[in-house]
Amino acid sequence: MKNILTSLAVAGTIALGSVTAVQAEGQGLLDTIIERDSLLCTGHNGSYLGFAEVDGEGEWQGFDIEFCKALATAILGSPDKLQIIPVSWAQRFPAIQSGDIDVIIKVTGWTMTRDTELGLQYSRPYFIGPFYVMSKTELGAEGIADLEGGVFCVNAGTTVERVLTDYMETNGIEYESLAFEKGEELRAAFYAGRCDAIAGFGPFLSATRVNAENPDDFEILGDVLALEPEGIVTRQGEDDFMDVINWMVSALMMAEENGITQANVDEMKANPPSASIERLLGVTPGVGTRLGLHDDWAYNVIKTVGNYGEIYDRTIGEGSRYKLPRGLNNLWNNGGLHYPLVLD
Ligand SMILES: N[C@@H](CCC(=O)N[C@@H](CS)C(=O)NCC(=O)O)C(=O)O
Repeated sequence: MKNILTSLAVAGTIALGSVTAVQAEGQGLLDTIIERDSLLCTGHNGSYLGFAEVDGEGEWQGFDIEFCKALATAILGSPDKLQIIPVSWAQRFPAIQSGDIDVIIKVTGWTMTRDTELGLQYSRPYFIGPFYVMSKTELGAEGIADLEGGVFCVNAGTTVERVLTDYMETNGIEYESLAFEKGEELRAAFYAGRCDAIAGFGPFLSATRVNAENPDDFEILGDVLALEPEGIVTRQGEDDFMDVINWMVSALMMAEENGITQANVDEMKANPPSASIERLLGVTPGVGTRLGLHDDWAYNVIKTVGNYGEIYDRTIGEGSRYKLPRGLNNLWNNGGLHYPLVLD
């Protein structure tokens, strides 16, 4: 999936105009994507460890990137029909509103302001994560209150700015905040001692710690600033497209719930163990036609990226260098908060 935008990711710029097929008046976004034969999905302005990273070969990898691939496969039959547009946290909303991207898959918190005032439409949560504070072990802090009067580094244009403010106000803790546009700048400032702590998304802080030369130099404090459900986002009113997104997320979870994997999906399709799996894999019609897609879309997605658990393990879980526990991102029958919708 090498294209001009991959190299732009490294430069940290956003490529517009040249790749944007204009959505005709009255045409739904799903039809525009099918006509363009390409999905425009978010990347990051640098590397967002575990979720959207550019590897040594200049290829995008990560949990969010796998969901972009799954969506491109569901709609267009191939993960190669995908263009990753690198945007900063703050750029993701203007980029979706102007039509420069089709979808935001970038651990984007579902908040009321974004959902209503920004004219966005959210999917059901596909990931859930807490915000924490990471500090230097040498400071000996046992909780956030021990960092009273300290400097906290945060990323501009993210929910963490508000979450930190709310937490500190509620708990009467004085602090100073320093905001950065890019994750690399934030990390550099922290390592250089410009801030006493980073307030951030738990999985990102864990990945940053794992990535550090000496992880024991850093400690993630136990206090939870807030818990945030992350959704996939498009423009308000793109209902057909949002149906596809929601059923794509559900199909990945349903596959995991039923033990359908990238390796055994062909076998499952040849000998479906239940009527609902017949429906999911398009053996009996409906799963595609009702969404304006082919009936084998879910089969193609599982064959391409695997089920939800396989994506998690490969990018941020046990099979990755980050080894983040599934925790709340387990399915309901494993103590987590995720569940598939009913495929009748
Ligand atoms: N869920 C957040 C985005 C995630 C987030 O806040 N990430 C920041 C918090 S520190 C981060 O990890 N930044 C590091 C980076 O961009 O590399 C939102 O929707 O605004």
